[in-house]
Amino acid sequence: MSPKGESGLKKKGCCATNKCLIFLCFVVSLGITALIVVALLVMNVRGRFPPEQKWWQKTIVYQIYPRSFQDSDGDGIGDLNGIISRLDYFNYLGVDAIWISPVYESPMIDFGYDISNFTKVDPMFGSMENMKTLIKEAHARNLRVILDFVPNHSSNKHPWFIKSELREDPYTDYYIWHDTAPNNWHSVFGGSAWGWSDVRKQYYYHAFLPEQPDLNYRNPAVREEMKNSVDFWGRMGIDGLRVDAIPYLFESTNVSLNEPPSNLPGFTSEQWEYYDHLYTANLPEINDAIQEWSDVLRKYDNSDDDTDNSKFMVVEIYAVPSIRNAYYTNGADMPFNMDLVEGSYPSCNASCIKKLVEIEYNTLPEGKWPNFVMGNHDRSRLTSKRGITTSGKTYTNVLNMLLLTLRGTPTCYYGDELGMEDVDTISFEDTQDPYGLHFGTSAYKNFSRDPERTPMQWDESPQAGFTNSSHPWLPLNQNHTFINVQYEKNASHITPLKVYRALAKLRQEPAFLYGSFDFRYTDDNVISYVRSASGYSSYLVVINVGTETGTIDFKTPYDYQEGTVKVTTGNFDHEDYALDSTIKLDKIILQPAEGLVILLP
Ligand SMILES: *[C@@H]1O[C@H](CO)[C@@H](O)[C@H](O)[C@H]1NC(C)=O
Ligand SMILES: *[C@@H]1O[C@H](CO)[C@@H](O)[C@H](O)[C@H]1NC(C)=O
Ligand SMILES: *[C@@H]1O[C@H](CO)[C@@H](O)[C@H](O)[C@H]1NC(C)=O
Ligand SMILES: *[C@@H]1O[C@H](CO)[C@@H](O)[C@H](O)[C@H]1NC(C)=O
Ligand SMILES: *[C@@H]1O[C@H](CO)[C@@H](O)[C@H](O)[C@H]1NC(C)=O
Ligand SMILES: *[C@@H]1O[C@H](CO)[C@@H](O)[C@H](O)[C@H]1NC(C)=O
Ligand SMILES: *[C@@H]1O[C@H](CO)[C@@H](O)[C@H](O)[C@H]1NC(C)=O
Ligand SMILES: CC(=O)N[C@H]1CO[C@H](CO)[C@@H](O)[C@@H]1O
Repeated sequence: MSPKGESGLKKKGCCATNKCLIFLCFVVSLGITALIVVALLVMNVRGRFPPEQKWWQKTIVYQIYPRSFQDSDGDGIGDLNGIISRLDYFNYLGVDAIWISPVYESPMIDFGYDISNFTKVDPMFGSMENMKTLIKEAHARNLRVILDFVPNHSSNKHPWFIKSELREDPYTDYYIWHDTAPNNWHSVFGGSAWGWSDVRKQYYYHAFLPEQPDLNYRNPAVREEMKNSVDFWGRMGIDGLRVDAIPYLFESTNVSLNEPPSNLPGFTSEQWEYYDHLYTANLPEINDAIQEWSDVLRKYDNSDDDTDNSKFMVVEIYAVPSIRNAYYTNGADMPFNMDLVEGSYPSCNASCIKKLVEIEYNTLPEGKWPNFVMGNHDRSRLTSKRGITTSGKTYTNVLNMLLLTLRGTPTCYYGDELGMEDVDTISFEDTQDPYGLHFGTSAYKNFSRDPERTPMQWDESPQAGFTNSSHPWLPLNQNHTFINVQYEKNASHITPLKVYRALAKLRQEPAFLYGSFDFRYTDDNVISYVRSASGYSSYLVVINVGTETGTIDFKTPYDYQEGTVKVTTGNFDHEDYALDSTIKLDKIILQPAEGLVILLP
């Protein structure tokens, strides 16, 4: 049925029959023309209104921990071909960018964060050919590929370090060497940051493990080497870089400066947290290095067709806004905002979460884009962090609802879309994470990051579809039988995966992409806010992240009468707020872990 054709016919008939109707017809035609003009104007205004957004402002960034995502060769460890075989999943999920944790050649002392060649794929993960295929196949699915860049150190097995130990030029000063351990600087993993080289008979600085000597960024040759690595990956066609552990790139050149105590409670002088890192973190020189990498990467921005091919750079940092926001000025598109990583623990109630969100919006430098991260390979999974309600519900759906409806780019950790949980039953003998092992049998559990790194749960089969080996590198959660992609996709009830997908789809609407963000009623249990973009649908988000029933009263100062439920956490014990039902908005009552996204009239 074509309304345009119909009105055209009517017009013709009317004008032909009666002369005295001609004038009327003329008026009607004029009216229609005017309407069309107005419509075109409105469309044009709308067309220009959306701020021009880069692809990385519009997508969810999905973090893949490659050891754990998909094994293709049966060795119990994930690999690039495994990831390639799962690329369709991201189209299904509604995710347009994947960030892959390091897959470079590495002795795997810290699972790839100890790199022995910055431009080579570790055989454990596959080959450079596999990487090329991955990038090509991802692009064929409109999926962007972001790689990890780990400049804070190399492996001690890197040829540079081996030659540096032998004082072979030009590598002699590629690392930071001293005759003595000159000060109290500590490693992030605990203990002195100064390691002894028996070969060179000198101490070298390592911010992390002894097997991870820090590169000397005051040596121009090192700067050049790292720029070349960025250039290499730019040429390979990657879409962005996530720069690891950025604060630790530089240390003071005055090694007689001892770091003062931080006075943080609960730490011994053997621990990194015991010190205030005045001389080993966030030194201003970092900015120049980031700018250099950014300049190299952006040589590969090419917008010779209609697609946005701009490169993306995000830097990893855990810090208060005054420190992290400084990283917006040096060529990075954004520093990760990790506030909600901590904010997803129960110690942060709804008012606290509100405060963290406001901080991000209120401290953001002019013209910059906000972002939120809730989980990653270094922290407990979001489903495990917040625990369960007294009636046994998890907070997975409300937390994902929050993350995916905020203004800004969300970064999600693999499996959090399913409600995967930490596996905290891993014995000391089975523990893989060096950080955990470092603390011995009595305390390893407090530090091991294995629980949140277990294999992706694809289906209910014994190894969850992750591997054909009977020995995956870390054990699976027993409850993968009902927390898995296949089950959650197929179930007749609402599952975390379905909620996530619905939210990912909704995020593509202007209200969520770039619309305004306004907090409404909030207390210690419930949060509510409205997202709206002029000329488009507005939405109200209401969630209960607390432990008590929350009543959201919108009568004052907010007076929408009713709205339609567009996404629900699906865990209500009544039907009043069922999907697509129209509900009254004067008062919404939510039990803990319940949440809704409501379309406003
Ligand atoms: C596991 O083995 C089956 C049968 O040999 C094969 O079809 C499948 O592709 C393998 N899957 C993985 C993940 O290795
Ligand atoms: C890294 O690996 C590539 C490919 O095998 C090789 O060409 C290059 O020389 C290696 N780099 C270093 C510093 O050893
Ligand atoms: C290095 O720090 C020490 C201790 O504060 C100070 O005495 C010395 O003057 C500093 N050296 C330089 C070159 O700044
Ligand atoms: C909730 O968090 C806020 C802000 O952090 C705090 O002031 C308040 O005391 C907390 N409420 C409860 C009940 O713990
Ligand atoms: C480990 O965690 C437990 C429980 O949270 C705590 O009681 C204990 O003191 C911690 N041990 C260390 C060595 O931090
Ligand atoms: C999943 O299994 C863990 C034990 O590994 C258990 O603590 C947890 O309650 C289970 N989750 C659900 C939703 O049943
Ligand atoms: C999908 O769900 C239906 C019923 O809800 C069940 O009969 C069927 O076996 C399920 N299929 C898979 C592949 O899980
Ligand atoms: C912040 C941080 O620790 N980032 C990474 C830097 O490198 C270490 C050691 O390899 C990694 O474990 C960290 O994840």
